[in-house]
Amino acid sequence: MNFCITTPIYYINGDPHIGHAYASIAADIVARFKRLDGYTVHFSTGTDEHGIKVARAAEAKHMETCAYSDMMAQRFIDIAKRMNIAANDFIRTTEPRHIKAAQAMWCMLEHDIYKDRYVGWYDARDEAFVAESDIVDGKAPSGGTVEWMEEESYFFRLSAYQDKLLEYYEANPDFISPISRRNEVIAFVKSGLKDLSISRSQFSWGVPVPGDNKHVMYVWIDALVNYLTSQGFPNNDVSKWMNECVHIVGKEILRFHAVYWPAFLMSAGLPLPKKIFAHGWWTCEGQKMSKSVGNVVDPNIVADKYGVDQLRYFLFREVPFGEDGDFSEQALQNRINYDLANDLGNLVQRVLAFIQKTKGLFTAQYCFQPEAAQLVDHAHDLINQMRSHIDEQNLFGALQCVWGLVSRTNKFVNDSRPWELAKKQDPQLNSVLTALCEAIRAIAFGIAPFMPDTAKKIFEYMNIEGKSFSEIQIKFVDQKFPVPSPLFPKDTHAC
Ligand code: ME8
Repeated sequence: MNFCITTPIYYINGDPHIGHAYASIAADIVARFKRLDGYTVHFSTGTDEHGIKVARAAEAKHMETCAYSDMMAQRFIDIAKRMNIAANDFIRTTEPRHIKAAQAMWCMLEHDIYKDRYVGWYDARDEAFVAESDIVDGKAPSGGTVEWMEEESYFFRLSAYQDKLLEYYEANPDFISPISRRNEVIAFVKSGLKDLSISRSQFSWGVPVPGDNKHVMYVWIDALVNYLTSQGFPNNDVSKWMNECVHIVGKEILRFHAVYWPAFLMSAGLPLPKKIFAHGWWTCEGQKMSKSVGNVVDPNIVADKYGVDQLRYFLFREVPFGEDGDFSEQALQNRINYDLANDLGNLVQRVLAFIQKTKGLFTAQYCFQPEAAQLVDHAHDLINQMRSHIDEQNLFGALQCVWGLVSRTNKFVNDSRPWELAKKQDPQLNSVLTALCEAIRAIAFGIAPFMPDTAKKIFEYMNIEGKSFSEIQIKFVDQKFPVPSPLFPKDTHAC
């Protein structure tokens, strides 16, 4: 079973921030879930290094563009590592393998390419051509400043794909998600597609157009091809991964992925991805994050103060994936104190420490009472419940499933009062503690894609490898646990 997932590749004209970390962590959570579920996963991320915006950023720093790219790409590599992103590939668009792939793609599109002149507006911040009718007070709808452009350019016959795209959306209702975004894309395509300028001739920081060195490719053609490069294009048959591929993208770049990208792939006769999922945007304390306001959230700083797993959890528990969210330290602290330290941390700590203390009292002889049996059934069903959410990229729903089991397990501890059973040397203790181990083991697997380091600690306490969901079904046999230490020590998240 194959599964493929991608993040956007990030522009390197600024430092990585919480939004970049967000998209990467989302893809990482899904990739980790799928690996634990027995899939062979290809997960790619990377940096988008060409285009006028990056060239200008290097100039502003008085650096060679290549040296600037190396320096900035490293920051994105570092943040991926810091956020525990277990990608199979980090792709830089300046690598020779990618330049070769982008040029091969261009050649496959040639039957739909013609030369003309682009005369119109361009938004360098978004690297997007903007229609006159969309400009308000000199700004593109996204807020970027537009500049006038007149130059010779190659065009892609996008207009020829309008009906084919609409037919494709109709026949593949899950191709664009969430549904509200799908409707926006369909409305946009129905309003009429114009041919797309796909080369620039006034600067040279890009992939040279095959056969015409005066032009470099429009940065979006170059960037989108990264998904194929990472799958070994043009040497490999990409259908193995493309047919199972989910592109995670921010809502602002959905049009490039859901309109231009499938049109390019159709033109080249290549398979389309399975799905494009557009997620929402984070603001900070109610304001759009921006360098000039000085409120850009640095994931390194948050991770230093609160922990990587804590941040990973917060981002997907605070706001349903797909919707916009607002980042605040107070909200993060609340999640850590209530959901993590109180609900999850205390549960694991008190149960495992108690088992440790009971030593010889707790044996593998048990006969489940109804409540214990129900808890175990719930635990064994957790991954099934989560799977349907993960397959819809509903990461929030998947976490709710885990916390449903956490609450039930906490209630079971309170109701069954194992400490009293131990005092009375009641044989029910075996049933209660065995059921609790089953529940905690399932919870550890449930949180593993979201909080891999925390799950690892629980796996270690319980002598579990933690490599596959199939391990959940191993019935508990009298185990000697090491003394657990708190999963979320209070002092690491003091304000
Ligand atoms: O658009 N909230 O790169 P980019 C949530 N290179 N997510 C955010 C965010 C925020 N405030 N800010 C950024 C590009 N993101 C192109 C992509 S793909 C072939 C080329 C995330 O550096 C979000 O996923 O502007 C967004 O789509 C991505 O970073 C874009 O990053």
